[in-house]
Amino acid sequence: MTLPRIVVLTGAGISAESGLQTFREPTGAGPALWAGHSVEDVATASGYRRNPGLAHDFYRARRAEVAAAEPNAAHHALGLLATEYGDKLLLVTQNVDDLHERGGVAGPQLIHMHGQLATAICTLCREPVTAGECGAGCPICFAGTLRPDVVFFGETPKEMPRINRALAAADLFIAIGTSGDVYPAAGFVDKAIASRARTIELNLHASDRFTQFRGGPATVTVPALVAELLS
Ligand code: BJW
Repeated sequence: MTLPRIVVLTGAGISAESGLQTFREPTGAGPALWAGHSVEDVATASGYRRNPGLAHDFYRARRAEVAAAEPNAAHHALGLLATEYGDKLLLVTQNVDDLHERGGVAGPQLIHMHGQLATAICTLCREPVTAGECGAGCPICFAGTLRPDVVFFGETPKEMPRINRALAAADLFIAIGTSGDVYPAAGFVDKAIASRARTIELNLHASDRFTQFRGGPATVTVPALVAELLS
């Protein structure tokens, strides 16, 4: 049997049941992530330049929350799917946590398009540095400063050419726990439809932009869909 080529896009909703807050709506995990923080201050390139210390504190606190969180049934189900599908599966996450890695998806099957908390990046040479302390000098070029390795508004998301190639070749596109408010990720469903892929949205609320919607918490809907794909 030939396996379909699958692109999965995940957003903050997949990690909500691991206790991590989403960005735009309060969940059982607590108030929305930016409550109390101005988006312009912590998530835009100009805001970062204006007040890097605020962003460093914000991302240091997020790193501590992620370290205390565990992958949930949805992350583990995608780990199983990745094992079975090999290079037929590309998982693109907008999340900066490492719960997909800890759920069993890593290496070339996983793209963190909005960066990750685990690394810092040099403002000058752009080299990622593991566990670098944000605000410190770059240990590679000795000229730049380390900043959070995340993609702020107005910056280019990571690995877009590879994501676009995968979308153009996809037979199935699945979006899990993302509001569809932030581009270019919000436009992936249209690219997949243009490539004649089947599109499935897993979320608490339907956006009506996909050919199929499955409502409910990710820890229920994702294992069920993965079981279907593996049967
Ligand atoms: C559950 C659940 C459960 C809850 N089970 N589900 C005007 C028009 C169009 C575009 C633009 C425009 N003006 C500017 C732009 C571009 C801009 C943009 O999109 N702005 C919008 C605000 C309009 N985009 C950019 O600037 C991007 N760069 C760019 O476009 O460069 C140009 C370029 C494009 C292509 C190629 C080359 C160049 C950069 C965007 C960077 C976003 N960065 C952030 C912060 C990252 C660091 C961090 O994490 O702190 O990324 S913002 C934030 O939003 C974060 C997220 O990854 C992203 C998406 O949020 P997500 O994941 O969808 O979370 P929520 O909270 O919105 O939704 C959660 C969902 O889960 C909800 O639907 C719930 O229902 C659901 N849910 N519990 C299942 N248990």
